[in-house]
Amino acid sequence: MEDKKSNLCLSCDLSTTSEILELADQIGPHICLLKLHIDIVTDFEYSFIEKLQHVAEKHNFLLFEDRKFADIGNTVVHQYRDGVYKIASWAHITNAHTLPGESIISGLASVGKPLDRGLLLLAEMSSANNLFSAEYTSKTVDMAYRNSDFVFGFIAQQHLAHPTESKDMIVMTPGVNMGSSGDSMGQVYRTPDLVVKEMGCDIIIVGRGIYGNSSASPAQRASMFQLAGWKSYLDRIQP
Ligand code: S5P
Repeated sequence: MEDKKSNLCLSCDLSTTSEILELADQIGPHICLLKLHIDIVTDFEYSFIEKLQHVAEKHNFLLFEDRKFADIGNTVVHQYRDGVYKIASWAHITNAHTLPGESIISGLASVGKPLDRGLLLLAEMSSANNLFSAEYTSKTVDMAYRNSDFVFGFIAQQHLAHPTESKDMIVMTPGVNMGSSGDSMGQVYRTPDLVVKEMGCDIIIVGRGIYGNSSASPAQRASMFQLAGWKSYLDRIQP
């Protein structure tokens, strides 16, 4: 983030490997992180991962698989390590729901920690009328701090502090756009300024705001989000 002056994560929800590689290369200079849903890729082959890693190294960004694990410990071990995608072998970061209880974290940690991976917990979501309650969020924060050798932050809509721990965790925030308040399927958008400066989030996760319909190119849009996100971040930490 510091090297690139960017707190922008691209949510690259495209369905072919060529589209993903092309967009990643175009907007690579503007992002610190690229988030994928690898299971929506229609022509996946493991060689794609090597190509993506090459682009990530060229532009100095990390890879985040938005897998939202939500099963018992033993099952998530296999989902994270095995199968077609072998997520743990390439995704620096992944995320999990805490609904199944803390054993989901120990299951994922048994695979991810030896590989130096990190986990985000879903503490809140951007979608309208979701079922996340204040109690669920605060229990998720507790779980994160109890497992801070592997969990380093949250997917959330605001800064989340622990009542007694002074160390901070990172907050990555989806549902960010400029000039749109949502989509027809429940997504709710807020601006970079609102989420970073007012709500205390650290990283903005932007998908269709960058590659959706617009007269500007994805690189121009990404540059706009990079500048807006970073300015809001500096405004907050150095008022
Ligand atoms: O609360 C959430 C959590 C996530 S990870 N709301 C979200 O929208 N997401 C993800 O962020 C979602 O799965 C999608 O990949 C991305 C938002 O995409 P956009 O096109 O609406 O910016």
